[in-house]
Amino acid sequence: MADASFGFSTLQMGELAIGKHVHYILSVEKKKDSFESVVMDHLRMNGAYWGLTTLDLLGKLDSVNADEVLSWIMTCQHESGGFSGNIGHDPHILYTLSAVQVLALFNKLDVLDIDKVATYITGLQNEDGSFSGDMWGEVDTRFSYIAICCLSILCCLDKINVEKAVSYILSCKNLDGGFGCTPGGESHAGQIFCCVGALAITGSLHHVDKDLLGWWLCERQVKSGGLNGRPEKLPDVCYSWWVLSSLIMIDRVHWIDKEKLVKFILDCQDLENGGISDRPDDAVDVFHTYFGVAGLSLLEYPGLKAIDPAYALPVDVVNRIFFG
Ligand code: GRG
Ligand code: ZN
Repeated sequence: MADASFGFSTLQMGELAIGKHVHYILSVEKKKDSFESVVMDHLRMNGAYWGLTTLDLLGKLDSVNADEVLSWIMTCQHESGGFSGNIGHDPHILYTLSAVQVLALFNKLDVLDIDKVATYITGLQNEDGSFSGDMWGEVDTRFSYIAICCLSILCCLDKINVEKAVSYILSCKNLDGGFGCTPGGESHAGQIFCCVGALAITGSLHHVDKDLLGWWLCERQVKSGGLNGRPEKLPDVCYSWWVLSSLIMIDRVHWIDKEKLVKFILDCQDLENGGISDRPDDAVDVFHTYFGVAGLSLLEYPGLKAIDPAYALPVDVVNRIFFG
């Protein structure tokens, strides 16, 4: 049946191999000695978020044992309140957001000592409003987004100086309309997602020149239909998330060719063993499988749950957090 919103027929275009991708995600977790599992060991908390959110978007979150996941997550929490990428590693704000997001997926935020997590994040805000990623001090707009997203999910945004956080993000805005990782840093689609997401969550999108930024973002679409992260770079499935979510948040998603982007993402599937890669015929991984499926969800591909472009969680999960 033709999809009413874009007029494409999934039969003409090839289809999303849902069953294969579910099998791929579940198998990465089981094969502890595989290349992917070994390279992911130190950031397993991020991997859990990518894999489990993919399963939820595909309607298959119930195929994992929630209690096992929850007890592993809680073993990764430190005295400071922050979470690490795996057991015995150091805590970092990157893994803290993933831990909170996974607990939200399972409707288990109540196992958290919310004040403790919020205190960890609040302690990472600097005098100029920016955020460090951990006790070692690296500053990046990624960490501003993470702090704001995480505290918003925990209903604790009032514990930081939001005004200063927003003004630091705005100090990373460039003349081309995009955002970088620190003031003066080159515009990059990943950082743009972080800055636009943080501004969306704090109700500050009026600071963005939507036409200027929308133009920069829609210029990321290349001939194959895929999106790149900066001018002159190769397209990559993960930018289907970073670019598209940003375009949706500023209301300019109609400026790209959605049908061609759907085709690019579907062309990156491993139809034999499941999983999605960065570009056609490359090796698949959980990161690109997640952002491919999440991108298709933003494109309203049939059979997928809707995902929220600012919180990067299924819309039903976000609604449950804020409206019960
Ligand atoms: C909850 C979705 C979500 C994210 C959490 C960690 C984070 C917040 C955001 C990361 C944003 C970011 C910087 C993404 C870009 C990742 C990426 C593909 C980097 C590669 O950059 P280059 O310059 O590659 O090495 P290109 O594509 O430019 O060749
Ligand atoms: Zn990528």
